Amino acid sequence: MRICLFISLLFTNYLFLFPALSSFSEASPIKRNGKLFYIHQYQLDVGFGRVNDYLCLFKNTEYKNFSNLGDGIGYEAILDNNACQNGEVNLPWLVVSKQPTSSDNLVMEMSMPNNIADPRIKLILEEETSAANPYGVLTLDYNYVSMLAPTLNTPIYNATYESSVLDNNQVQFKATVYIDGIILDNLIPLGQQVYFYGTKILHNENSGGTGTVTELIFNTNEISPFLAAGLVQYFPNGYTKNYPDGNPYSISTTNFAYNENVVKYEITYGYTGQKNSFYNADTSSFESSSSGTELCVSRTGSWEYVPSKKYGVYDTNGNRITFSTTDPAQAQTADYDFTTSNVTYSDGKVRIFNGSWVGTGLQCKKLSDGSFYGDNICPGTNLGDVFTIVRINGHNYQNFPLFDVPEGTVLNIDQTGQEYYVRQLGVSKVYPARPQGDADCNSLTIQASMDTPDHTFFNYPVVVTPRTGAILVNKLNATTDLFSQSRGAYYSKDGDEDRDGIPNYLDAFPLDPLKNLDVDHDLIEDTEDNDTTVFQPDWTNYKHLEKAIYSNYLK
Ligand SMILES: [Ca+2]
Ligand SMILES: [Ca+2]
Ligand SMILES: [Ca+2]
Repeated sequence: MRICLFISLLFTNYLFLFPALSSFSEASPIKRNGKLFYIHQYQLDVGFGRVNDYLCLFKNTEYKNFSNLGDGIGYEAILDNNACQNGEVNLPWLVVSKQPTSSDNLVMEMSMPNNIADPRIKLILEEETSAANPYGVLTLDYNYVSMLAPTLNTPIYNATYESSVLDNNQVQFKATVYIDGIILDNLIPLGQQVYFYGTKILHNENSGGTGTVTELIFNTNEISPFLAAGLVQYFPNGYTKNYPDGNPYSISTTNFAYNENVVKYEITYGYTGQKNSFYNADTSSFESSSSGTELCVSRTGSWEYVPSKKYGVYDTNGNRITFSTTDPAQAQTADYDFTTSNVTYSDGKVRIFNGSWVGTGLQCKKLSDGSFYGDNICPGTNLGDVFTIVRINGHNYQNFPLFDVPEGTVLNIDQTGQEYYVRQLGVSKVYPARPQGDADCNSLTIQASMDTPDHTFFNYPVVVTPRTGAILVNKLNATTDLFSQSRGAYYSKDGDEDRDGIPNYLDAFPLDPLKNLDVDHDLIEDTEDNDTTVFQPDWTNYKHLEKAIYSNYLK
């Protein structure tokens, strides 16, 4: 009995060995890998644009109270980035907002200097968004570069959105988006995989619209012949790789039509012109005729899941684990208490493949609400297939992870005895699929492909890191536990908390009467700072204006 007790105690203690998240430094990977949101129907997300999310950020800066502070003077605002579907690094945004009179354009610039990646956003708002015109009349640019050596200044993300009202009262929305693969899978080396999207939408005021999104994926490495042979969107062989003028390894064009309730869309793949196919479980056959391949989703009521490769797995030092395998037989395992009759999770173990990938079994789920179909993967699919849409009785189904491992779960690894801490770094929203024959969907007609803007559409505005003072806006409350800076108070603009004669909005050290200036935002007063150089991103070598984007493909 004593021995049993001893082992039991030891094991019990061991379960609680993992350090509390609050004990890790702000610079630790376990904290600095911020949560991102993805959209399951991602072609549509890129098409409609993250512009909504950025407008949400701008709105939450309380810019009306702090516009026109002074020539080039900014203010600091801690925003709830997650609430706007942005990444979870809650450092202060530095905001410069200018609107001399209410009839002038609102011009806002935001930047967030830090030592991992440098985001800068510029908005020129001519006409606010409205129910009649949800796109407004605006130009919005988002530029994001790496701050980590040896990739300093390498683009990670780059987007330009422009909306305008045409002569016929139609609203035209155009967008280009450049995404480095590291955003989608942060174990892919920066620069290896590049996604480019060009979008054009024509919106009829007070009703709906139609649009086209072109997706080009470039990869500096050879793609496996297995992938190229198995999926029609992939280049058959010998692609020339590089963005923007090489031939991409994958191409698709998504055409869509929408009203206020639903979006209907169809994807045309690659070099063959083949439409997105689905497996019809009622007839046991794959169908890819153009009439049957249209998909349709509700614009509201989304449900969420965590894709198996969108976790962060950390060791007790707070570092991402380096263990990596793609072989289920070699994966590290840990017991996980989850009751199910699902046959792909029969041994009660979660599988750790690498620092992002946590396997929890697969389950056929209904795309409208995430409900289960049976206790296995979808009929007609193979284990591992999370792409094929399966149609059963007019409803669409797909394989999803059986369950999500909650944020903060500590796993005890069977093979090594180590403890791992799991974070949910990517949460996907699924827009509910409408069934075949849905009346709202039937009322819409998808138009032929429109020409979409290419990479020369990017604006690359120069957004300068401004001088700021104390934090004037804080949208996070004291219970937010991820980043301690988020728990800070905020200060009244014209007050002088430390009575040093410098008003709070100009006082970078609002509680220290001996300090007030920090132009490089490194928290060192500039009179004591050896280097007050402010980083400025340089896009010169990344514009590629002398090159055409690859265009020899079927739309
Ligand atoms: Ca002061
Ligand atoms: Ca001060
Ligand atoms: Ca400084």
